[in-house]
Amino acid sequence: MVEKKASQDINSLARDLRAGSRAALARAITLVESRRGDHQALARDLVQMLLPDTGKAFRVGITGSPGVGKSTTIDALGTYLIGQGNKVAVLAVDPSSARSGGSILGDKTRMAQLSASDHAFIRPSPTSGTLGGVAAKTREAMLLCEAAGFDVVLVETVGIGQSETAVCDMTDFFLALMLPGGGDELQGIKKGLVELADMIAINKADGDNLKRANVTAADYRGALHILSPRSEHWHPPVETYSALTGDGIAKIWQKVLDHRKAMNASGDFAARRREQQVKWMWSMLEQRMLARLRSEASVRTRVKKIEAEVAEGHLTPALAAEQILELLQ
Ligand SMILES: Nc1nc2c(ncn2[C@@H]2O[C@H](COP(=O)(O)OP(=O)(O)OP(=O)(O)O)[C@@H](O)[C@H]2O)c(=O)[nH]1
Ligand SMILES: [Mg+2]
Repeated sequence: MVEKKASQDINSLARDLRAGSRAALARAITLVESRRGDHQALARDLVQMLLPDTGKAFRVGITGSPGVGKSTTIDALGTYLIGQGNKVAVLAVDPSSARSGGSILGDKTRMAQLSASDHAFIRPSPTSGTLGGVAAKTREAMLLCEAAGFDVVLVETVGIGQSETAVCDMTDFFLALMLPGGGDELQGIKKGLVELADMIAINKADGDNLKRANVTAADYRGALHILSPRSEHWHPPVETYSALTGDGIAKIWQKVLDHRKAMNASGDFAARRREQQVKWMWSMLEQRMLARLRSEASVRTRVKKIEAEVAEGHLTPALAAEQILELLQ
């Protein structure tokens, strides 16, 4: 009886969400983020049900160090895109966002225009757990946004290596924001960020910073020249812009469109999405296997015992792993 009611609820939730209800979208994401086993089962059904309505959005990841202007950029870019007739969703991956329930939320003042728009949907990062868990939930939230008719999904991340890779793995275009630098050391080169980026955009190219921004852009162009690009069909451009004045925002979006065109023509677009799907499957499987090891009481006790035997040197780690795997069957 309870089960029947739950599935009816899911059907009506899916219907409202498809019709573009932001309230339904918010509720669906809450379901996806829930840790309750019954909610997770419903969420899996819901996402599966909505799958045919997903996949059509521009998925754009945005990264950059604190203060580079991510929020201001998302506000300006999102508002520009809405002006072009799009519906824009903003999500985030920030595993450290236990603080004040997610950084984006605290940031809504920095996205004043966008958060006031009926054509925008802004959702802070899920706060729970590991990076893998947070990323998986954001990914599903992205699918839900697509099913609700959002044409562009912007996924923000803090400039920390692992979360950047996670966001890059769920988006079609990965945008790295940089500041006009002092010129000595290019941010992001060392930590491999530049290899992930489909474009580097130097923000705050306004006022006194304009000249420095141009020099920084030239430095990055030089540096990118040496690195081999991710796709032979796309050489990541380096642009300057100002999120504050809006100068260059249209140019940035044009690059996203150019990229899509080039990737579609070469087949790289479909290939990247296919790879992402498969990677996602493995990451989900990994998480669920670990979750099972931790949640089933009898398994947990056995694992504890095996762990102790390894610690005491009575059992090799290899044999222990074998025994734990057997527990999962
Ligand atoms: N001059 C100038 N200032 C900017 C520009 N974009 C952002 N700022 C300022 O830079 C500061 C940081 O901007 P945010 O958009 O909050 O930066 P963020 O990357 O979201 O920062 P975190 O959320 O803390 O990681 C704010 O004071 C903005 O007003 C710009 O294009 N030009
Ligand atoms: Mg911010």
